[in-house]
Amino acid sequence: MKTIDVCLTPELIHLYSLKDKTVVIVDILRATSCMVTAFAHGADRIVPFASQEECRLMKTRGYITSGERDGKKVDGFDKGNSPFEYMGTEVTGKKIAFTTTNGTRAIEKSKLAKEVIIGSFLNLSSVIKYLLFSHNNVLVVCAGWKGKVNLEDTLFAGALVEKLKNHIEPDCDAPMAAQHLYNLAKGDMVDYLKNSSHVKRLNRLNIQKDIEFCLTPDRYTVVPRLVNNELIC
Ligand code: 3SL
Repeated sequence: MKTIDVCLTPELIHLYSLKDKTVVIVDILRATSCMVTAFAHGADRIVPFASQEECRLMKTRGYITSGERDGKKVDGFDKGNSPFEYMGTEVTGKKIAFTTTNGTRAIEKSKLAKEVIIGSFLNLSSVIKYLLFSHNNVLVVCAGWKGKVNLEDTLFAGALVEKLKNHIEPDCDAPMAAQHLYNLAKGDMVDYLKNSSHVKRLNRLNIQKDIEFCLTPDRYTVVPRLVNNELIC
């Protein structure tokens, strides 16, 4: 049977072998939810950057510059990190350069994997189908917050473990812990997460609607993949 493991924060990624794995990057609030939304609305490609400076330079090459630091749009960039900014004709056919506090760093750190895909609750069932058809073992890399573990990414990892349990077995204890948490939370994830650190942080920015949107399963069917350092669909 194939296996699934969960890296609860990018700080732990050195403990995992990447070269034979399909890595699922997850940053539910909100980077990977934005990326999935952009592709569902016809974005051409997204180039992820860990650094703001490199991302900013892409403007001269015709890219939309997008991203946040500490939840707020980077000064001078075209877009921030709300999924509602990545809908409709604003992104259709567009090339986007993206940098975020944690999500694009997690992608950067996973580049040596056999394959990297983007997961969120918004494309949950499509990610599950993708992993079922792939021959590779799976590693879910949670973006967390500045090196620390967060609940929302762990819940998504747990949802994958739970829904794949008859086909892919947990490789260690982290996937089992994530699965237990998901089963506790799945009845009402918005309520379960109400005291979590990033939900409190985002609430201070007054973006409750982003949280509810990002926790909605299966709005979209796209599965973005990293090919030559660009996300495409
Ligand atoms: O850290 C990230 O990648 C972001 O998704 C964080 S925030 O939700 O925009 O604050």
